[in-house]
Amino acid sequence: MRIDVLTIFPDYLAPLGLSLAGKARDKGLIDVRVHDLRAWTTDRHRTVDDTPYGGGAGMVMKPEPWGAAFDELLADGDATVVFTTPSGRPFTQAVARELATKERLVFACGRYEGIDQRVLDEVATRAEVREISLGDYVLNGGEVAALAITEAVVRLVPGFMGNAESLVEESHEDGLLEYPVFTKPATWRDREVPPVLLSGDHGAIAAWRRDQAVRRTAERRPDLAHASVLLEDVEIRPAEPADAGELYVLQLACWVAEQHDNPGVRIPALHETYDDLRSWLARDTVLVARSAGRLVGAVRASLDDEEWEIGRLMVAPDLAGRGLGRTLLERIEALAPGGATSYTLFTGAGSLRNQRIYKKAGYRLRPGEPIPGAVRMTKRIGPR
Ligand code: 6GU
Repeated sequence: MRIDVLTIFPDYLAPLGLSLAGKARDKGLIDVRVHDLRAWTTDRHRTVDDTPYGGGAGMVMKPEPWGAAFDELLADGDATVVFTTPSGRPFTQAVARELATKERLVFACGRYEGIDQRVLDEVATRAEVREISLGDYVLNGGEVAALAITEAVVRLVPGFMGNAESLVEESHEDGLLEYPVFTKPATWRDREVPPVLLSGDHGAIAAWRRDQAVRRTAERRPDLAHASVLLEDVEIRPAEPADAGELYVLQLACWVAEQHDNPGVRIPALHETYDDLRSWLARDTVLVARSAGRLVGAVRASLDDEEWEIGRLMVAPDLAGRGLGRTLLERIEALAPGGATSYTLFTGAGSLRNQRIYKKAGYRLRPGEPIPGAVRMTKRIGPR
């Protein structure tokens, strides 16, 4: 892969000669060339910017030096041109994977308020153009972004990494954040490595790691779709006060069926007022699921002593049986605070389908009838 970088600060790109990209260069996998944009200026002051038409703050990068630079760099054949800009599309692992398949990348690092738009429009007539941002914050220029993108891309170029598996297991490759890792010694400053990792039980280790990854993802990045979401296009996120109305309607729809399976039982979900719902919505941890904008599921939980008490697990009746309830359960379990030692939930004594689902998810019936007509089921929270 050949990589060209156009910048007014070529020294900024010096790290490309080091570490990861440097290794790929030594192996002959990539050929990196950094160019000073001012080499394509023609005036005595080597000017690259000017005031914006229409007024406003800051300076805009002039089109002429860019045009001349692209004339030269794009003459060698097909290339993908990456303009690094905070107004670009977000850079993700998926974008890195795609860029890693290209023969030739040209990075154009903008400074000031940006590059004259005609440069991008004109380059797009003779090359594939991508406008890419690192994230929702502003850097002084696109150089650091070009470095970051190059590092993420180069390590995906076939032949670069010795161990393909270590690529697959990383954060973001499977849509989940990575699980926590440990190495020797087994005890350090009175802190133990989680015992399961010393057990030699590969199945248990894999299950623990998966659970940790799901837990981290739910806590830190609720915006990332959980890989185990079986329904397509369902988005699960923390509930907001504005969800109350639809949630109230969905709850009634779901528990009417429960009433049918548990005749004579007083079901709280069918008797509470809209204000009751709004008060627990504000107090508890609540997740809602939406599909194409429609509220299709929800679940709530709150900590009672050491028990993470899960309730109001609901799925729109027309979408039952597709794994959404299971996913909501997994997601709310992952949000249990550190002090919790078990999960608890209640369901109707006559709701055999619910009980079967919870049993499959690892819950066991607890003896005694705490609420007439209901059963209590619990599951211990494993080491984490
Ligand atoms: Cl690519 N450029 C600049 N200047 N700021 C950024 C960025 C890029 N990505 C995030 N912030």
